[in-house]
Amino acid sequence: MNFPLPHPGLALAPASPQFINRYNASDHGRPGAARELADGLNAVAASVSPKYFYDALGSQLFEAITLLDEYYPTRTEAGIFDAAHGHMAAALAGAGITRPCLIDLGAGSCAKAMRLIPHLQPRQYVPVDISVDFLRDAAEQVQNTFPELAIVGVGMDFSAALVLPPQVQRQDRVFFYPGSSIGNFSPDQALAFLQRIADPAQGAARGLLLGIDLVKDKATLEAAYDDALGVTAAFNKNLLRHVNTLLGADFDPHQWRHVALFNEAQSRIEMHLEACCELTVHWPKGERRFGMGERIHTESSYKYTLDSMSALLRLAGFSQIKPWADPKDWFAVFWASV
Ligand code: AVJ
Repeated sequence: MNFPLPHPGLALAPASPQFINRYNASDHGRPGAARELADGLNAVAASVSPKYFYDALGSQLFEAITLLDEYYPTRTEAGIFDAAHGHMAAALAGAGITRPCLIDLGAGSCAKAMRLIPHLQPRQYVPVDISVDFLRDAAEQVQNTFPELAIVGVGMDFSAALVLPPQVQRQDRVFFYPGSSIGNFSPDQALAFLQRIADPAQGAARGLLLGIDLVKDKATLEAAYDDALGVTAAFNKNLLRHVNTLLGADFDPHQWRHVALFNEAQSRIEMHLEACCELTVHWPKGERRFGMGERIHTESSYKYTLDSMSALLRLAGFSQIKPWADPKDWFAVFWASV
């Protein structure tokens, strides 16, 4: 972009965050999204991608989840960052990275990066998220807190491809993928995603800071996804409202029940929406009948061990793999360099 200078030679104030939108709410409305949603609903085992949780309300509900007593990942991870940020900065320095370009995948409120920025001293901060308006506000907050920091906000769906706009510095890219968000991918998809981060033609990462949720007892895991206040239930059901908007469907959230369970064989939490009665959902080019008790699979959240994630990172082409965990081994943050 080329802005005419108000007066030639007059110094401009530090730029407010640049923002590049490669995604907007109407993308969801494009035939691609409608087809993806309809295909998922028509499948014998119905499903909707968890990326459709995150409309404006969904993003706020997720923020509320992170404050729940039962939802340990966010605060446990924050504790790991507080305890180990010195070691993390040293790991970057050991890989020859002093002023990283910090690329925050699924940045959301940017709260996690804000705690890390003073320690990692990035030359550029690049928050990336699918929830564009939420991200735009968050990037402004970051700029208010760090007026001198160069910020390039990017609205995009990085689950499909990871090609960043040219405004993003190529040198010393460190990807920040906290919160166990990688758990939404199956292990095969996670491997492919990690390979894209490392790929010189795509993410071109020098390093990666990755937060992952660890396997633990079933009761603790299931409570984290089925809290007493019902916030996670609201988060799950909000997806139906979002699908109504995107697809023009007529889901009635009253008719659906939140289900969360730990599938031990697959090492994943599954969230479903279960029909409370026999019902039919309609949308402009289709409909689907659901029997009572029939489910829509809305999310899988895979849980790893330190060994299984180390192996996956190595397979993806990373080396110098180092995890930090909390004292209970509930959560881990990995450093891995390319
Ligand atoms: C954002 C994918 C990391 O799996 O724990 C929280 C989403 N779903 N409660 C997770 C989520 C229900 C969260 N991730």
